[in-house]
Amino acid sequence: MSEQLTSAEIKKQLDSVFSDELVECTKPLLQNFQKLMAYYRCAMMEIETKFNVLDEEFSLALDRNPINSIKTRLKSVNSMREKLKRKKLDLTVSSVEENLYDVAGVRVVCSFPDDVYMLANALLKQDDITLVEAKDYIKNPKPNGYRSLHLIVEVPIFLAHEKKPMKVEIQLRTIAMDSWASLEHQLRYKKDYNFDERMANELLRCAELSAELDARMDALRDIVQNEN
Ligand code: 0O2
Repeated sequence: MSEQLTSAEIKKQLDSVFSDELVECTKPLLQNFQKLMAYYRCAMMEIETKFNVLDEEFSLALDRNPINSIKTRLKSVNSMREKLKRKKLDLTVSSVEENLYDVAGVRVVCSFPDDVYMLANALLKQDDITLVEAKDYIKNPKPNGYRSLHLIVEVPIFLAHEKKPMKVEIQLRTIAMDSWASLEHQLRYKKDYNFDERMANELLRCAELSAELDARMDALRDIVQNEN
């Protein structure tokens, strides 16, 4: 979730997926696509700013920053195409906007598990944010051990002549959850590598250890906070 796609990079990706002739005769389509991606970038900026504001405010009350880092990313053209194909949906610009809820992604890495819910609740209370979908993989981890809170929200972007609601996928997780997910992603995610049972169990064990680390650090934070 680190790269920020510019219009030039999007064009480069499209050029590599489709032939020059096709890109030439589909220029209006390309322009529509670039416009949509620009809107998604604006929506990510809105969400990132909202979290930065919350971090600033909570840091005054808590005397520490609940947010460790924020990363934004636009889904790659290839990933969008693969997802639409997998779901047997139209490969069109309007289909991307209607059917893909994770084109714009914001990942918020928090210090402690409680911070995840505190920030999520504070964001969802804002009157310009609409919750579209929530998946709590912290309370209900995936069978492989993956933990994170996923929210799909709609946020308005204010353009020169219109206000446009845009969908953004937000992943909130702790540092421990993020380390596990990043390492697991490197080892397996999206690769055709199938772990055997022993290795899958080992990954799950690592996820359980990271959950234990979170719980212990949360307990320490409680003690420190209550003593102040
Ligand atoms: P990217 O952008 O490269 O990260 P749905 O969108 O509901 O049709 P999907 O896409 O499976 O179904 O949604 P889900 O389960 O909410 O997961 C979406 C994203 O969560 C993934 O994005 C990952 O970033 C992350 N994720 C989910 N499961 C795992 C996991 O087991 N391990 C790791 N490391 N990350 C996970 P993408 O689609 O992979 O794309």
